[in-house]
Formats: sequence, structure tokens, C-alpha cells
Amino acid sequence: MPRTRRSVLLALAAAPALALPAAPALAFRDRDCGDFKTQRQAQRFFRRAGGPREDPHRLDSDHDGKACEDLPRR
Ligand SMILES: [Ca+2]
Repeated sequence: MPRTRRSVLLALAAAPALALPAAPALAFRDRDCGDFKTQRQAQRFFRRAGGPREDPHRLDSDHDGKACEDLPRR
């Protein structure tokens, strides 16, 4: 196979991978307290997102380890 043709085929083979959007696992959808019905739901989400060590959604603004304290308990 000529070298140029092989290069074209390699480029075409790699093209779909380059055209893919970001993987869903890497997408970050910011959540706010208004996205939860209860403090318990928010707390569960907060823990799964790394809380209280990490709080990427800023659900615990006073850093006491409790997310969205203004929401109803249940
Ligand atoms: Ca708090």
C-alpha cells in the first residue's frame, strides 16, 4: 500500500474519535438546593459528590457538613 494512502486511511480511522463530544461522565451539571425536595435528598447527593471534604456544587455554604439546611427534613 502506498505510504500516502495508508496515512489517509489512518486519519479517517481516527476521525470519529476526534469528533466525539465529551464523555457524559466528564460532564458537570451544577446542582443547587432548589433541585432537591428535601434536605435528606440533598445530603445524599452532597455525600456522593464528595462532601463534606469536597463540595463542587456549593450545597454547604457554611461548611458544617450539612447540605441545604433550609430544605424540609423529609
Ligand atoms: Ca451547611
